[in-house]
Amino acid sequence: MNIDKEQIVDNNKQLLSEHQSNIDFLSSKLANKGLDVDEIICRIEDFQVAIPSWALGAGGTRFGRFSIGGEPGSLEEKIEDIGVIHALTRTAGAVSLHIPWDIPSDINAIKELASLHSIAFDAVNSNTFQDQVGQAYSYKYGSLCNVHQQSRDLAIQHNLDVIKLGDQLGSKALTVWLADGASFPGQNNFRKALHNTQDSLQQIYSAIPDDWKLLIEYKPYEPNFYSTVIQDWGTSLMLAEGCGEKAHTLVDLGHHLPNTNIEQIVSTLLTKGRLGGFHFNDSKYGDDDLTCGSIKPYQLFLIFNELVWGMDQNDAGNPPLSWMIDASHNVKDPIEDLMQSLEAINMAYAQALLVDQKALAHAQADSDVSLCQEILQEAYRTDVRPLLTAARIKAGGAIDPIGIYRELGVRQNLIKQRGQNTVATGL
Ligand code: RM4
Ligand code: MN
Ligand code: MN
Repeated sequence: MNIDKEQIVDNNKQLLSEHQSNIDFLSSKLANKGLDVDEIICRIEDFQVAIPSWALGAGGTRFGRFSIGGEPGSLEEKIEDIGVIHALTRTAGAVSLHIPWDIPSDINAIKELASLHSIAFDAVNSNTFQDQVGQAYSYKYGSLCNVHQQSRDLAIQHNLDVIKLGDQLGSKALTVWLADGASFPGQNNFRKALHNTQDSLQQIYSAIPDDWKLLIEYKPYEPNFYSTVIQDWGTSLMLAEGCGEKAHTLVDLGHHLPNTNIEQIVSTLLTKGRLGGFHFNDSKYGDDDLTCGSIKPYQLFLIFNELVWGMDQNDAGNPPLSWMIDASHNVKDPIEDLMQSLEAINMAYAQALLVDQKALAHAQADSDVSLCQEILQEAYRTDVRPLLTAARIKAGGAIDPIGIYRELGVRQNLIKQRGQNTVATGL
């Protein structure tokens, strides 16, 4: 379903005067603090987050899956759904494909469709955590780490195929997430598994084009429950360094044990120039894939505070990051959920842009701990939503994306077009 620009403009009219008074109030408050409001709005407008091709359908758990109706049945329909999100929010100008869930049948046609919606192709994701029908050698006991060379070779070849496909689409990064590990003590020889993984990654790395990044995810557990080969950022960094300068660590917010200090990991990786990308979601227990900012918004702000400061300094020459939402939608309409995540991400980013870094550096130098906290919380406690709205209006988006999505009955229309029981590829 295409959303007409006129429909957005019309809907915005009813909300414009309230927005105007909100932004006037905030702008004068920020200007008094010496902040350049227009520049902040431009930076928010420029910030684009990719939507993964598997996020437009209902997510499932091992206990079941409940359809939401009108789910996209093809890659084309997925791109149309991202088109809706981008038209309303103007912050989701990219798609991240998961291969083989979403292999385009006609590369040129899919590129055309994506550009019609102003959507670029961000990182491509390989999948060696599931066997495909008729696969000659299994990944049941691991892919890049497997004790059998045939399974490793298959997984390496799959990654090379994904790079080739991504290259044709204009992607500039390959994301590798491995389920490899062991569910029981003694199942794997740790050193051999790590050695095989490094060796396989090096072979994949040798096919990474010069202007690409290889992004290596880590995760402490699941689907294996005793050990994961790339269990943490340190292992990922070590493997990335073992590949070469185009290899980087990717931080997925859900891939940490409870209470891990993720903002410190971000800072350390930026110090090394090895932070390659981000998968946004939120969690209370593990890899819960919940809506961004729904559980720990302050953590998200602290992470963005490190990102903004780190990327502004960038003394280690860290490349621009790949941003993606990596969430699951078990009970909510995925389009609404993704728009909520985008809003939360942008809020944390905007709040981080407000942090008085000079004052913070002085307070740190004076060991004035209370003042340090005051400075951070002053930014965090600012209601930055008018800045986000201003950025959306400037880019042609909606003042109230979810409101207009409901008013236009987008989901009902999708159900009419696609049916109640369509199932999207993905988890
Ligand atoms: C994993 C990981 C990957 C994602 C898969 C579907 O836990 O987060 O990034 O591609 O899930
Ligand atoms: Mn991820
Ligand atoms: Mn995950």
